[in-house]
Amino acid sequence: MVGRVAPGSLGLQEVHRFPNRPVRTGGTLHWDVLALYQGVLDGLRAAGPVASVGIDSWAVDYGLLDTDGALLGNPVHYRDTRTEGMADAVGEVLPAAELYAATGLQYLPFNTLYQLAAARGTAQLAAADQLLLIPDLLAYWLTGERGTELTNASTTQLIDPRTRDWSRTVADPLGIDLSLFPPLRLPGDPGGELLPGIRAEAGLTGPERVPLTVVGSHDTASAVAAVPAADDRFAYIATGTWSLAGLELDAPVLTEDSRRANFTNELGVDGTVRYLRNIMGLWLLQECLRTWESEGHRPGLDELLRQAARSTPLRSVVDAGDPEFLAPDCMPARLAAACRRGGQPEPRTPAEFTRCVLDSLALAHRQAVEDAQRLTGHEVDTVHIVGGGARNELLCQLTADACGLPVVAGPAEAAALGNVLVQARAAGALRGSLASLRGTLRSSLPLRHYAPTSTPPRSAWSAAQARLR
Ligand code: LRH
Repeated sequence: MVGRVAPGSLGLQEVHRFPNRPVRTGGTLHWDVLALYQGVLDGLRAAGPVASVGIDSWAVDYGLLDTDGALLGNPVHYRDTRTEGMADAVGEVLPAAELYAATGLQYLPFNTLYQLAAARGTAQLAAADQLLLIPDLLAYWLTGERGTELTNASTTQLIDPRTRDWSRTVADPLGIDLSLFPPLRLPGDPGGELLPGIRAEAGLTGPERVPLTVVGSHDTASAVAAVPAADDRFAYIATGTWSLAGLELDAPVLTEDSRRANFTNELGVDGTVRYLRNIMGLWLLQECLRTWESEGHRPGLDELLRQAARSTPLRSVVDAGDPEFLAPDCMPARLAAACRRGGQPEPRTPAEFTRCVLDSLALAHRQAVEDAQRLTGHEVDTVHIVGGGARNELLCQLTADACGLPVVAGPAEAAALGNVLVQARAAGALRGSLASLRGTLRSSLPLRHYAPTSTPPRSAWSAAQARLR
């Protein structure tokens, strides 16, 4: 994505898009990180001369380097099953309540901490000299410089959100060597410059240096930076493969109630805290589409959404936060089984499955927005939906209906925009606080507004929520 920035205006252009296909070898699900890196180089070539480069990606996953700086094996995908049972193993050393008090991170089976527990005793970890999170790994290959960007580091479950630094309270008893991580870097910091060989490979033949700027390298941190909010009375939902729903705070909430509600305190751009809950997101639908395609029929998404809009509302809902939906494959059968277990009718057609997924997501959005307000005392009067799901009109309307609040949808490319905003400010092209960067977004981008309706009525959403409990 190429951003073009001037005071008060911001534009984004997609110049290259490449697939991210996980590969299973020897029973383990991996990322094809070299293919991703090649995609980055192709993207740089398509972009042409730029003033700065910034990288963000999904969180928690990492590559290990040996003492020569060579990558030790392909990074393992967070949806791999290697972390099964790791929460219990870690819990024997550090009980869940202590872990939460120290890190404020919600329980997700794939937090880097549990991945490192799973990797314990492997030859690869024993041989590792350094650990680089995915965006930091790509940045290292481009610049030769190594660092650990803070917003993404906060998803490892090894950071104390009060000090915004590594937590020895967690690392030491678990035998995790924090020297594996290169020094922390903050969004806006300089991150080196593209190596001459890389410039040549990317077809950037001019003499100009191309700096890499550290951004909120966790995609969700960049996406939240690009929430076009006008004041602080807002909740956000960054929807795409995941729905990340919550609030922006200036201090973490580490209470026991917060832990039980499984809210996380990830770190954001400019000293903020992303107080949110992970919800499975459009992954549920993406995986249904993949299954139907493998069975030889792929209904068009637009038609499917039109049919879903006409399907019976709230006929069957599932808990869209349940880790049982984390792994790939056979999603329609797993959704049907969850409906059956809940004593609800099983969806039969692709349209009914789609409606079940979207109703379930809207319900989970509502629950997260309600819980976040209750747990923090921070009230909201608007819900912002950013990320790819902002294009899904039915999901936006259902979320407005379920929450009983107006929804502002867009931008869909929030992560890329948040990334560009931080680079632009570091380069001096924009100035000011997060609030003023957001003002630039509001004046530059079209946003859609959804008012809550009462079909189905609020009571039907409450009844569906009660059914799930
Ligand atoms: C979204 C995301 C999310 C993480 C998950 C691993 O892309 O970064 O914030 O929890 O991927």
